[in-house]
Amino acid sequence: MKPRVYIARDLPDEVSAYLAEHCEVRSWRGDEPITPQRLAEEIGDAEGLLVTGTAIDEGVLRAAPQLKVISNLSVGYNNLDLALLKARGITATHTPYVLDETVADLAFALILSTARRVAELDRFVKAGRWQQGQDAELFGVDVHHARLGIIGMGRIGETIARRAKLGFLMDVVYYNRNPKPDVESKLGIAYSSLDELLRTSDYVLLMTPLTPQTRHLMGEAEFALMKSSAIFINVSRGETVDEQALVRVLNDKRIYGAGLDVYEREPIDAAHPLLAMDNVVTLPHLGSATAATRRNMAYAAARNLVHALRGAEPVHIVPELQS
Ligand code: 8YV
Repeated sequence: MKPRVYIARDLPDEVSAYLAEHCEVRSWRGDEPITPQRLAEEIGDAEGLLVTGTAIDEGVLRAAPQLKVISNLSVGYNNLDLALLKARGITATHTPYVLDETVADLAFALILSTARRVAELDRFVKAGRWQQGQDAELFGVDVHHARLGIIGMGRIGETIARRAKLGFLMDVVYYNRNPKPDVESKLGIAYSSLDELLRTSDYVLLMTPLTPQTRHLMGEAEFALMKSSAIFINVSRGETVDEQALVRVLNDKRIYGAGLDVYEREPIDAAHPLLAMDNVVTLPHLGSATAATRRNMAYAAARNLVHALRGAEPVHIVPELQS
């Protein structure tokens, strides 16, 4: 008997075919991401669930008495209530490794666009305002040889640090819950306290998972420590930042600019003040979104689901649930 699974998001055809071979599949067909309420209505007797981003809360779990495995198609898993999963003995997996280099690419896209005002100048050229685009007021700031402060030194933080050192000759410091001396010596980067990192960095880049400890990690007090010439980049989770505080420091020109892929509420409201600021470059949460990487993530999530339901290896179980 094939295990029953519910697929709560769209997948490439080849990945759907792989799942259909190994599982009895039901899928969400809506155009919008599935809400927890709809998921609770849909999930029924599924033993496995493949999902991205949707909060797996008490309501969903109550509606899913047979559920044994949740495969999160993402590296972040802040949508999961780990305590509830533990209590129910449900396994959860995620998709680390496959997206590291792709997210690092996007981090640099944001660093460069914000520093050299790429998006803003693109709009000038396309509007036939070439000469205004030459205004010295719009000259950017250097990336090469500048100091990059990375908050969160996991796999992706490390990938970004390596690129920064090798590709842009940057001086890299990092802050992490646990210092990582092996990474320091491997990459030639230095551990710093959070305050010191904020005070001295030309670029402050947030690359930390969202947990109760990192929620609003960047608030008024933290932004106040940044140099007025510094740039803030977020490619992790929006809720790690107090967005109201970010709006205030940007409005008051207390920092140079920000490059953002993630927001406290997604999709961000079209009337949000951040979207009206020339010194802010915005993307719609696309860190891992190249065709190749999204396909690899989908495959990884599908394999995790099938293998975990069979009790087979290898499976990327989220660290907190590993025994
Ligand atoms: C999203 C991400 O999950 O992996 C993560 O944690 O933030 C992204 O890759 C992506 O939106 C998946 O569709």
